[in-house]
Amino acid sequence: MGNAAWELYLLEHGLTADGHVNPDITTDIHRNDSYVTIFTELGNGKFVPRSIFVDLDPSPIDEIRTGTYRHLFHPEQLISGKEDAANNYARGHYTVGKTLVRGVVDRIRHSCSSLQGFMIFHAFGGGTGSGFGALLLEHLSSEYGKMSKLEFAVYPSPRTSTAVVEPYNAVLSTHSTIENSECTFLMDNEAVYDICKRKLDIPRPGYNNLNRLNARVVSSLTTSLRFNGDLNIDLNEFQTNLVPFPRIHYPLILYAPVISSSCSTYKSFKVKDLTLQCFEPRNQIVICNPQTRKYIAVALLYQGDVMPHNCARAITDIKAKASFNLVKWCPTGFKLGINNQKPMFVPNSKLASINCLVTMLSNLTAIAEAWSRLGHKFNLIYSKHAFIY
Ligand SMILES: Nc1nc2c(ncn2[C@@H]2O[C@H](COP(=O)(O)OP(=O)(O)OP(=O)(O)O)[C@@H](O)[C@H]2O)c(=O)[nH]1
Ligand SMILES: [Mg+2]
Repeated sequence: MGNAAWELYLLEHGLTADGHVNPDITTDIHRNDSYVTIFTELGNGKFVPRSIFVDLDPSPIDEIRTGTYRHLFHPEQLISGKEDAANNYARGHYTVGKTLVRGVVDRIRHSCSSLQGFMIFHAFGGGTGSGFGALLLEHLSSEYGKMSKLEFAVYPSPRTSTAVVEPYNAVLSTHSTIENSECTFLMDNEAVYDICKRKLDIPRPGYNNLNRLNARVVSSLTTSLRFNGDLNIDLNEFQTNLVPFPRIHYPLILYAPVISSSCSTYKSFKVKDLTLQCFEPRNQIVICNPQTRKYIAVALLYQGDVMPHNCARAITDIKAKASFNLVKWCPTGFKLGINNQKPMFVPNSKLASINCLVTMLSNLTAIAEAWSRLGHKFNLIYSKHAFIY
């Protein structure tokens, strides 16, 4: 997922795989100064991502050390242990993970300047992502207090993984992170898999496909942090607008349009149509049914070639719909973000290149269904005391 995200970021900021200005791309990284949120500029014309990769298992990090982006990262940004957590939350949190966490926290402290917050990417299903992820969040909370921590968590799906204990890990991880993360975006592998299959005509989507789509979604969420704009929303605003109570912090992501490169020329990209697509359950990144539920708060982030008055009109139309149920007690309601930076797409990938898109974040009561599903699976295996030591 990290590789897919940096692949896209480099393209958007006009950089090569080793972090130098790419003469073939017309984007000028210095055109605005917001790139410093994710890149540190070294004196020799090189840009280094402000990110750290950690795994208890050395092999995924070795893949980066020897892969396309091996010259992009400083070796100290890539941290790995000697053995993985073997799908076991306890190993990730207490035993194997404990040996690595201090080094990681030190590294984070050395890397931070002008700190606005953290984005943490991990999967709930494995032992490292769940156990070590929770441990790291605990440390960040105690060192940095209530500094914004946005979590992007891969929600387990039986279709893309084989470990039966994933519900254990996911539930344990959520319990210990609920107090330590200010806002968590779930990325349901099942939902992303379905979107890839249905909309991109990929018969059996692989992690590569899921990751590219996830990267596209994350990129559009972070555009306002990385590029200047008139109606930009920053990291803290996400949280202020979407999270009325600290623990109710699981906004649902919807992204539109997802269009396969083979049929992009036949589609319309009117702001109104894009906005309507945000209310179709099939475009959700987590499977749940919003129809019978209520919206607590909504943020619509438009990117590319859009006019503010069209966005405002689309929102008015949505509010007028009888099926749209916004709770009465939340004062923030709708938040609008617009950034005119043209969206970029990885060449020769299945996603078509288009000139505008929208990402909707909605704090929606229906997200509870995702937790009930996990809870149900947890109970099924726990009732048999399976894999309990
Ligand atoms: N979207 C996406 N999901 C992934 C990817 N790799 C693994 N997963 C999912 O993540 C979960 C497994 O987590 P991993 O990250 O592989 O495990 P880990 O955190 O390294 O934990 P251990 O290997 O047990 O130490 C499963 O639900 C997988 O389906 C990926 O590249 N993309
Ligand atoms: Mg692993």
